Amino acid sequence: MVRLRSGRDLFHRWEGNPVLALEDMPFRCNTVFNGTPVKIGNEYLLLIRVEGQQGYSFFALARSRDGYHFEVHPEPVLLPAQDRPWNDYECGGIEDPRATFIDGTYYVLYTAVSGRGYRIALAHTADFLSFQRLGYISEPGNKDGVLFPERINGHYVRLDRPFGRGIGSIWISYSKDLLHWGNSRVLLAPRPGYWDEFRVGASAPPIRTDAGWLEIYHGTKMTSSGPIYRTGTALLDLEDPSRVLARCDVPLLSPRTDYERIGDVGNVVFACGAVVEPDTSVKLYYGAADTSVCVATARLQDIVDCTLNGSRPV
Ligand code: BMA
Repeated sequence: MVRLRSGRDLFHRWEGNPVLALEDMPFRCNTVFNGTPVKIGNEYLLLIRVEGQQGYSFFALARSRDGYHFEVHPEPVLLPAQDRPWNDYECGGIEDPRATFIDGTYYVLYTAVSGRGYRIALAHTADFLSFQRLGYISEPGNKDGVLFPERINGHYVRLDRPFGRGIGSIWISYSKDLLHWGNSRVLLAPRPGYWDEFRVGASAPPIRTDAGWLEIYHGTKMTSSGPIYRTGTALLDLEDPSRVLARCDVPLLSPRTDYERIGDVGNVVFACGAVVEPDTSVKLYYGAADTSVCVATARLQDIVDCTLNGSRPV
């Protein structure tokens, strides 16, 4: 069993962090942060959120051979839509992509921002250079959408974060066609008195493990100087993912370094995906302080053990 030493995180930060920062960008922008990874063959692709100097966000693509050293494509790969009907819902930018490979297709959920609120958008792509929008799959007031990587009992399954009465909980929903969703119910709520007492939202698309679907999520605690964003985990039943089997009491990654504490929004680690390597090590990609992209690693079994029984700090 993994024992967390007080003040230590289970995830180990790469010594070369940040992976990407403003000086790595080939075009002028304000910041680069929350990114979603996929590994295709031996190449790592990272679809990253860039905030332009105008103030709204769009997406760029970074490529790597080792998962640590990335080079950014010279042009943005997805801008807020210009054409109807999409432009009505993206005029405030597009944020926080999450990529999932399902049945041979890469799908990307992202947050569409406009004066009407936040909506979850669905697109697909073959190469992460061009994207086809398929639809908005939520009404306003919803974000942090992630898709499970396979259909369960014939249904696509997603997690998201509808914003009822100012309380941000993770919900689960089901669909036959990825466009029409229903049977929604709350899955993980903020826990009073805990590090995730203020809000929670899905971070990474769920990862299949023998112990259940591993969901790496973000949780916040409100303080007198604003929220602190940390990373936690839960395990969901493989056959019925609306059943929570376990939830770690403690975060596995918390803002501690200068690059996580200082930036446009300080005290933020915000993951949008992870890569599980053949040796079962996990590379977690996360935005730090809304100002850079970082990577941290852990063994999948240690994450699962922590979620199941490593929840008491020692
Ligand atoms: C969340 C999202 C993230 C952001 C985080 C911290 O609500 O908007 O994109 O990284 O806040 O600012």
